[in-house]
Amino acid sequence: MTTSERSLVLVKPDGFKRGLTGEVLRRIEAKGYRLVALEIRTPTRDLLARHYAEHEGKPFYETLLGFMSSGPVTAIVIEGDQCIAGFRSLAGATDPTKALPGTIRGDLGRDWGMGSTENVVHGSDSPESAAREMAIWFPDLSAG
Ligand code: IDP
Ligand code: MG
Repeated sequence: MTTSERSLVLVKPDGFKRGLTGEVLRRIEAKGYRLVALEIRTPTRDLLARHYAEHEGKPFYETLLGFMSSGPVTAIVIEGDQCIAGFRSLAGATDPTKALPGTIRGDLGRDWGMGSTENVVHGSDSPESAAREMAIWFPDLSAG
């Protein structure tokens, strides 16, 4: 039985600025996931407040929104068997210092803490989050 699904991936402004979009896409494609949609844009605070609604009020929230709206991101929809959990594995732990070598954050990320929320990529964490996030970033994308 196949459990093909879709996930929303972002190459965050730190990754975009460092020219790492291609490296992230390379890892996604090498894993065998399909690219469904891709767009470069600088997200508004309003869009980010929706995307990060679950984190409102946390100590890093303002830093996170400031960082995420600071420049272009590459927004990507990927598709494949269990790609939501699969991309989270490729991305590695949230804190790039603790993320294992071999993962995107472990190989490519670094500075972290109250002053920095930079960790190269975002990936949806559940089918519900993926549906919600794809509706925010790609409202015209059909479910098929
Ligand atoms: P995730 O991106 O691995 O799913 P979440 O806990 O959903 O991690 O947090 C969303 C984003 O908020 C993280 O990717 C990171 O950019 C930022 N963030 C989360 N926790 C911290 C923290 O303790 N310090 C700084 N930034 C954080
Ligand atoms: Mg998350």
